[in-house]
Amino acid sequence: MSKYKMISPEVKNMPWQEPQKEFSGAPIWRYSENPIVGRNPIPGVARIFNSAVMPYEGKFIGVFRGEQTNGIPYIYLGRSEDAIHWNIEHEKIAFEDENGKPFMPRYAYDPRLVKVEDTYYIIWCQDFYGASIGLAKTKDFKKFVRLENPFIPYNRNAVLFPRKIGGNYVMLSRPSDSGHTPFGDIFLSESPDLVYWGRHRHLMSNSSEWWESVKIGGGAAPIETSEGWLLFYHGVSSTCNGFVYSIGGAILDIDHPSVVKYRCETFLLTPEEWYEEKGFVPNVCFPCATIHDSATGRIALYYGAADSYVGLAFTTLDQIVDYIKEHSVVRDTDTEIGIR
Ligand code: BMA
Repeated sequence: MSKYKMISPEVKNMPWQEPQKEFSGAPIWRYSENPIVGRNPIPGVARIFNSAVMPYEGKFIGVFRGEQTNGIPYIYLGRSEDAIHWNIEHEKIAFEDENGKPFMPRYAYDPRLVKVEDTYYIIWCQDFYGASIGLAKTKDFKKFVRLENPFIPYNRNAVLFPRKIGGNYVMLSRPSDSGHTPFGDIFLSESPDLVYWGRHRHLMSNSSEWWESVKIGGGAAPIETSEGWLLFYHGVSSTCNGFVYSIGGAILDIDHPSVVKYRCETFLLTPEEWYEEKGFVPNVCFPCATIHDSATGRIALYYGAADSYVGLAFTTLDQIVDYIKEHSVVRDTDTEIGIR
């Protein structure tokens, strides 16, 4: 009997593997056959990483960041029977505007995929006279309609909540600059219609914990639970050899999600396997999606590894929520509503 509850559909066929050894830190364990997407996955694409997947029509669907052989990232659609082995389309997703005209971003990376009511949304980072957030919707994964850019530049790491809160769509994002930003907090914005965004709130800052001392950014779409919104996010630290990206966890108030109830002071996952430590950008674990089953409380976490691969890790709601609560340190900037 689960201690905590997920408020989301059952996904009976979600991928799963029991842990193979004792935990030395957080109760989250990697899939033994990682990485699940390797190098040169499709013609013209050198690496796939930082990608998002979800259940769809009894199987699974995903949006994948494909780094083309010319170095430009784009988004590719993929389908899977088991959410582990992926068939990724060779053509980029063809976005159109609301009048049906082609409307392709110049580049597109770090896509997230979220269903709100009966529509699927892709949220990503793209050029809008500088790095900014792109947004598109689809109902059938055939026609992809790009909406107006929600925010002005510079911004990254946006992800929608999977339902409206207080009648509005809610999006997390990380205002930044145009480069490898040495700062960054997570903010939250609301919209009644996905066109006009406001009621901006500060969610969380980087912290004095070394693993997230440079910047943080939203990761997977928050999971609705009896304890609040469970958020897997990324935290960045700086070393003499560059940035290190780890995965952190927090639980947000269900009705006022800019209020952080619990925030784990330790990372949940940090680069330690070869596919996380070695690659195009070494030492990166970058969470982008979960598949989770409310019947069992199982969670499969999908993350980009070393800007080269897709990794998969598992946990359960009870284990991860207990761990976050037991190791929670919240500061003023977490617990306040986030408006000044
Ligand atoms: C960030 C983003 C991510 C990337 C990370 C590490 O700024 O560009 O896509 O995974 O850097 O290179």
